[in-house]
Amino acid sequence: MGHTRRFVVGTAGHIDHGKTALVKALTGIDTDRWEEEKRRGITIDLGFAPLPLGGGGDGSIQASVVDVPGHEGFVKNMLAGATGIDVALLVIAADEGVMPQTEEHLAILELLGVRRGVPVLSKRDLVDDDWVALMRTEVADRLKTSRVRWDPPIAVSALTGAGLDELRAALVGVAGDLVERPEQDQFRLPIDRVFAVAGAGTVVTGSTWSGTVAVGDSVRVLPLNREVRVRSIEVHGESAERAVPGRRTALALVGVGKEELDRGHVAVTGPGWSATMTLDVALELLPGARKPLAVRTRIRVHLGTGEVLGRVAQVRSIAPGETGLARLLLEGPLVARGGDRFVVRSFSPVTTIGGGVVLDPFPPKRPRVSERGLAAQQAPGDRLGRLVEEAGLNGVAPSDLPVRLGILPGEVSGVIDAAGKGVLLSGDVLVARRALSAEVERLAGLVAEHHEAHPLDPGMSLQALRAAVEAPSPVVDLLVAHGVKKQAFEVVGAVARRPGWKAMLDSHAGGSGDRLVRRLAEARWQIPTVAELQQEFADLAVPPLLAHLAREGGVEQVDQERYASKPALEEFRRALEVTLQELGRATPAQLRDRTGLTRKYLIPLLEWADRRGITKRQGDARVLARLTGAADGS
Ligand SMILES: Nc1nc2c(ncn2[C@@H]2O[C@H](COP(=O)(O)OP(=O)(O)OP(=O)(O)O)[C@@H](O)[C@H]2O)c(=O)[nH]1
Ligand SMILES: [Mg+2]
Repeated sequence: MGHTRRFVVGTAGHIDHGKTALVKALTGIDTDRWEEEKRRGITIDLGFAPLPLGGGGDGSIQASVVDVPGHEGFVKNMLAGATGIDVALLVIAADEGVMPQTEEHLAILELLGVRRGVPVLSKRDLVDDDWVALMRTEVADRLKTSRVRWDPPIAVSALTGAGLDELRAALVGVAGDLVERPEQDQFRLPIDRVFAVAGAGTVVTGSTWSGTVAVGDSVRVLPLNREVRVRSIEVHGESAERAVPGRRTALALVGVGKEELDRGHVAVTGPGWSATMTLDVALELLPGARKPLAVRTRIRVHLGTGEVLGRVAQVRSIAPGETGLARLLLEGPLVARGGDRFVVRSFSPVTTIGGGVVLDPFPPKRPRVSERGLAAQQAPGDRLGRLVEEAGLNGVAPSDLPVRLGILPGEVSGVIDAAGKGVLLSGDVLVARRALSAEVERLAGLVAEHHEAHPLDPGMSLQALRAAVEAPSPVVDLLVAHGVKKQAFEVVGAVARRPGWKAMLDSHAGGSGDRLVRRLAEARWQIPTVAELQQEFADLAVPPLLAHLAREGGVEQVDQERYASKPALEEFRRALEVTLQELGRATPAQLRDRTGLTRKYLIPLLEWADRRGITKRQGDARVLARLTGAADGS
């Protein structure tokens, strides 16, 4: 099956060792296009060219080359180019051999995790065969222990063209062996150049790291965090329908100005992306670093095409040559994904001192990085287990996992499975079983407290129970379901209650309500106080029982201390109305005579009648509040 292989080749090596001349010999393009570069005869910024390699056996090969500067003052530009490459060409002048930036660039390639490379002995024409043989051995020796898998060195001359075919053949060989950047992934283009083109608007370029995007699609630019439309796409100057990984890409964007974007910004698609100011990382200090890395050390962090200043925090001092966990506090935003590689340079003097891998681009404030159980070599399922545990009831959204864990969208469900039984999926949230159980226990406690305080209630309102939880509503759903399943409580209609719990009236207190109602009916207008009733009915919880009966309508509260039978109150009201219609006004003494009640019983009833709007006071007498006899008092 014909299969197109796409990859980005990047140069690396000391200043003046012939990188740009080699790119020109391979591609025909002089990538040193700036006036200053021409005048000084050095590369300052990145150069780009398509690299024709011909067919690759069973399919075609599309390679791009990024040319970087070797000058020690422009390593930051080199980093922005090296970050997106698949294959390195380490260019070493045959007449000079390994030099300081050869070493620094090599370290950077290793820190960035570049997998494959071809060492190139340039300026072959300047040295004799014996010397070349010597250099081959020396370079091969130096690279033997490298983390990059290097081909044997190839001697070339940009001047005579010697060795170029051999180099092309080597690249074709490497191409067949590369781990391809996935298309079935979220699109990500770290931007290395921004410019305006008349008619096209704002154009950004970079090496597409992952995923694809088509003309007419939207991408989100970060840290600006704006959704913009892709008006057109170019790959090495030729218009294309889609941007694909492993290729130099130019996107013309609608809806964003040139001055709003910069190198280091990123164009992405899909969920989970966000600029971050904090990274939890595994950090490696190069053996050549001068000082250990300690808390508060100020550093420059290079990730993607971005560079920001930051400080190391939460670190147990990392000695040169060692690796440790650290939290990086950044002074500006970076766009990072789990598993991303980065390079660290010292603040001053500016040298490459180390690098590492992002373990979590969005670490929580607590716990500290050393207590999070994160590690560079960690199965995504295990890491997910940790993140979910930390998130508590807030949970973790599965759609955020590709970015946070650095996995493919298609791998998400497998990773969730791998996280094991400690992680539960509810709607769109992953929650730790442990957090759920603890919360269910707390809720069962709330239900129990409610029963205690309101023994006559059928239970706690489900709405109130749900409101007691601080979590997204799918998690609350899960909690309620979990609580019911674990029989921590049961849900009946709109009420949650202890399983099997019965409101006092319906169960052991059966008939106690009736006893009170009967007692109050017999008392009629000679209303006993709640305290008196409680003494009388020592076996009952009289106050809640009366409150319950009042809700049911059998009794009515007269004042703070009294409840009366409802029919008795109705009778009293009618008697009062009849009397006052007849007399017009009546003093308590007159009413005492009419009703046969002592002051002790009469006064609370009269005050009740005033409050109910049946009567009102006039001096020391009462009159009907409404003069029509039709007042019904309700
Ligand atoms: N004789 C000879 N000279 C070469 C060869 N390749 C490059 N040069 C010369 O070496 C000098 C530097 O070459 P460049 O290609 O600019 O070097 P570079 O590595 O790109 O330099 P920087 O980008 O500044 O790091 C130039 O004067 C080239 O003409 C070669 O194969 N043979
Ligand atoms: Mg150059």
